[in-house]
Amino acid sequence: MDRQLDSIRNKLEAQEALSLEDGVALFEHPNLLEVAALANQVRERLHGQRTYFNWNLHLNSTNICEASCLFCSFARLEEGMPQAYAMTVKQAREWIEQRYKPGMTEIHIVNGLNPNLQFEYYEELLSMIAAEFPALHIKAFTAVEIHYFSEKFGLSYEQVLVRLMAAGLGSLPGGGAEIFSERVRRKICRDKVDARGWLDVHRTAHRLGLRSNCTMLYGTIETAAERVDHLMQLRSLQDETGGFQVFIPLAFHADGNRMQRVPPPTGVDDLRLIAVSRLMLNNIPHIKAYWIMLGVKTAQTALWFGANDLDGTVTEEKIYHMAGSRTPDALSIEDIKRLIRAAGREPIERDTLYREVRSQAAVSSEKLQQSASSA
Ligand code: V47
Repeated sequence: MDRQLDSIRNKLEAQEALSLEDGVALFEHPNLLEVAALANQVRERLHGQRTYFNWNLHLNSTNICEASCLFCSFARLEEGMPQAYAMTVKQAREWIEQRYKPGMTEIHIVNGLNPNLQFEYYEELLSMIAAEFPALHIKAFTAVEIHYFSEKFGLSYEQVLVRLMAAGLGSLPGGGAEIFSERVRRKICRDKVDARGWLDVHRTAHRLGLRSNCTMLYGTIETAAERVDHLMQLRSLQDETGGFQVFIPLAFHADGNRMQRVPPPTGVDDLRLIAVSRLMLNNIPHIKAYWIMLGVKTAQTALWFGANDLDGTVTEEKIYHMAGSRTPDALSIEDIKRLIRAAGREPIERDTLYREVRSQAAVSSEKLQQSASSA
């Protein structure tokens, strides 16, 4: 084991990509802190103490969904089922208006695959947001949704993306990747786009100049080798396009879905996933510890296991809360900064594209200082 860790250490020093065997060895290594120390070195080489977060809002404008993923607690299959909903564009505008605050920089939109909505609905939703809330970057629709639009409306991935970009789409979120292994997909999400389709949507998006995020759902029935293979497929698309910004490991949550018997990942699994992702994905700049999904305390601890991003304030979250997450609905900017500082790291507010955002308060106090010194 230790010889393997030495060889991994040498590869990391030479900034070489790790192999499938290396990844499996990292998952199986008995000493989590040794793995964490390696991941932390990479994190600090890339980002020093810098730790990113953003001020965002999550919208799920419909939970009606044709797919029947076993792990999902959010989707309601048909209109009329208890709690099934689809907001009109007007209702979505009112929903955002009630939550929007000046200074927010992003809206994240993920929906069910709703058979009753036309393509124009999605275009109008984005155009409305772009017109009414121009300060918000629109990160919307997973590759699974883009693939669904393409099949349902007879458009290529490129045609779907070009029309959504014209309506205001700014980037793609990373959801829906689940785990690329065909064996696992057949069991947990059989009617969803396959790995090749998911990757192809992101490849097309990157070619059109969009940035995107990527994810992996872990803790269901996958093996360590299947996890590493997933990470390597993401790494190889990144070698080709360079369009991924951040990787977000997503821990399986078991409440309210058909996989309740599967024991969810433990704290050690969560931290190891962050560390191994940082080590395998040498070409993806950021690793996100999504506090909603990990829990605030684990996410904060993950900042020493390879993560350098906590996601955002979020404001209102449904997918994980319906699956049993006990995290708060939102954190304030001050809460997030406090967590990062208490971890001994430096908080940096970013926009969706990882550009630093200088808060209005900081800008006004700089202006005051400048005018005082020139007086
Ligand atoms: O696609 C659904 C996963 C994803 C469960 O891009 C579940 O910045 C665990 O992708 N247990 C949606 N996972 C969330 C997502 C996301 C979140 C935050 C930031 C970004 C980003 C993306 O959540 C789904 C699916 O993979 N999911 N149900 C569950 N029970």
